[in-house]
Amino acid sequence: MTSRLFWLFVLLITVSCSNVTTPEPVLPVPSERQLAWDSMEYYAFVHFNMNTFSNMEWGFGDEDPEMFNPTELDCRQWARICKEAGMKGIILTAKHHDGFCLWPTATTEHSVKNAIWKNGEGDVVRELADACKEYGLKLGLYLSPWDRNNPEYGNDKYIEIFRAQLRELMTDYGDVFEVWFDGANGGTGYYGGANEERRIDRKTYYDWENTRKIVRELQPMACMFSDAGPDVRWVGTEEGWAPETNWSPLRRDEFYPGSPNYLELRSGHEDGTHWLPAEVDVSIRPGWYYHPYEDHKVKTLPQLLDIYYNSIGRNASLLINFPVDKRGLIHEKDEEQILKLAEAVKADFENDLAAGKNAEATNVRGNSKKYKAANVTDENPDTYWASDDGVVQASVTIDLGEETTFNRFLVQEDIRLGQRVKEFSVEAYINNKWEEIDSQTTIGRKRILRLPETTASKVRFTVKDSKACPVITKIGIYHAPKVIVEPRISRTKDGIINIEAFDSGLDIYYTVDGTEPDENSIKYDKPFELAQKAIVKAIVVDPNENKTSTVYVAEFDVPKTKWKVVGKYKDAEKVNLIFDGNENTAFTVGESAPVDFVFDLGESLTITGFKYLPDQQRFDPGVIFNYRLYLSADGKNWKQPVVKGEFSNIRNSPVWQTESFAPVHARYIKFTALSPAEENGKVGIAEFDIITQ
Ligand code: FUL
Repeated sequence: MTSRLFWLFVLLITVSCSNVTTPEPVLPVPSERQLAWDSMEYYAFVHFNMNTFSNMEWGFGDEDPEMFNPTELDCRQWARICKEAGMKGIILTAKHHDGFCLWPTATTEHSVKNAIWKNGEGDVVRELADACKEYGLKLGLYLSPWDRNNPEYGNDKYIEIFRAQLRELMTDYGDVFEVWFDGANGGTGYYGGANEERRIDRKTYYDWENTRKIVRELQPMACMFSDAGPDVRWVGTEEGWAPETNWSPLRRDEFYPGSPNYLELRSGHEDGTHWLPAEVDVSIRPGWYYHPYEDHKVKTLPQLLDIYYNSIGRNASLLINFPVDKRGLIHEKDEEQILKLAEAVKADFENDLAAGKNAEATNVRGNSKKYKAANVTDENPDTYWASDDGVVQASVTIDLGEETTFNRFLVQEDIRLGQRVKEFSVEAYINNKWEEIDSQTTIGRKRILRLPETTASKVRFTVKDSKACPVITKIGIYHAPKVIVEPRISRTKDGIINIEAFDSGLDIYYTVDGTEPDENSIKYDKPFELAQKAIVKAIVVDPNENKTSTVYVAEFDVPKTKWKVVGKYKDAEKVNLIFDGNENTAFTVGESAPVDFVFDLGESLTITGFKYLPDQQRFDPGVIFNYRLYLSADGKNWKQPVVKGEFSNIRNSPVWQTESFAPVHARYIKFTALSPAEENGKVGIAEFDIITQ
């Protein structure tokens, strides 16, 4: 090219580029404070307050302030764990529904001022604010609007008290990134001794418009959370997921904290009037507060991974709760699991196989370099690929350069220009042809797809429908390692053994003779019958990575094929849940104890003990405390109980209970529940088993 021609070319390019306009934003768009919040993505909740000491979820408000007495409170431990877990902040329940304030407020005597802890000189909010600063975390505060302690709750005067509390929190503890307003509002309570029910109009009582001004004035960068935001919305479930279709826009004015149409919060609204992104709040245990009986129920790595992908991977932020215990510490078991999650997430996104790879699009805005397809693989969050106005169907093909195996696809819109994409698909170029591997709806700030293991040289991302030209900042492609955790082993009533691994594409090896399993043991390919007493030991092996899980051991006594429950019960069809091999189902009766559970084993056996697993459900479980066990040859003559006693600590720790006795030859069992462990009076059985000689 001659030099004159070259300069003409440069001039043409410059002119054409400068004519290309930036895509118009699609309203609504996030505010600056929402963008700052948005970049945090993952942060912790801490539920620690009077309920920790009263062992409740919703205290009544009549608790003695002296009860608040942590023995080893250490907010630095919380901050260290959250930091190591990759979280960016901590939100603390400064006041929950029972009204106890974790800071020495001037508004009520129901606070740390009157606790035994630190002779009333303590301030948990201060300790956490300091710890967050030290660990480079942001501080958030939960202030319950509902206050079951305050005598003025329900009157105008309470609104002034609530606002004064908000002012104190927004003034005295440095920068706050999020203020959490819960939707639970009004009902029975202590209310200064009135002990009555107080209903309020959730929409008008708090005069939210003016109450929120306090936060805006004192903490302009703090986002306010509630069903109606105004900055961050509840996702409409506390189970730890957002739906696949998740719009950040919401018709915000149709909501208020505690609004009845909260299920709509899950997906947001395609035609939403305000930017109101979803936050997924979920506890690492069944309860929000610490209860010793949930120590064995801390969510496992597979459960936590599901939560991660179903929140952050679906255009939401993730707020995982730690129920800090009576010592004032995050429990060791919670720490262990959250750090496992951090390690797994790090491994999943360690290597972006698309980074720096060549990308071509079917349409590039004004053919301009500024909007080129390769902006999605350049690892620069400020550049994006965009198409021409009116082009709402377009593809980007990423050339991976060679056959590449992957199982995660990540895509992000530049939300500064609004959430736009309504539908998209992902295809892989396999054996010289395109195959669709997933087809989805919304993207938003971040969408991550967990895909089957796929090997391809090229990946094509297609926007099928969009509110306006798509604006995509990033596409990431990853090969997440398999999750190698112990398998689950169960046996049905008919003696059929099932063994399951968490991830696909993994091998399972097992033994039934008590020996340790390895890759030379029996390979599991389908459920099998095991009609005798046996110990099944199994491992999960990743055949490609040479990684092996720890061994899971399941001990089975004689199969229950011939077992029957004898006797008449109200819910008779549920009676077989006692023998179904599923620990999560139970047969529970609400009749006043004693209740006899009588079983016919169908044959005579030499019995040396029994095992009992109580009802595992979180709310209203049936748990037996005092019991007697009788054995009989004919189901008529029962004689003396072979064993009797109590399941000590079963309320706090509802795990398998095992009792042994001298051998007895019998065919019938009568398990008498003498008293319940819970005040609900219910007695129930999730599983029952015997130990034979
Ligand atoms: C709920 C509250 O009622 C729970 O106690 C807990 O604080 C949770 C995060 O929000 O709605």
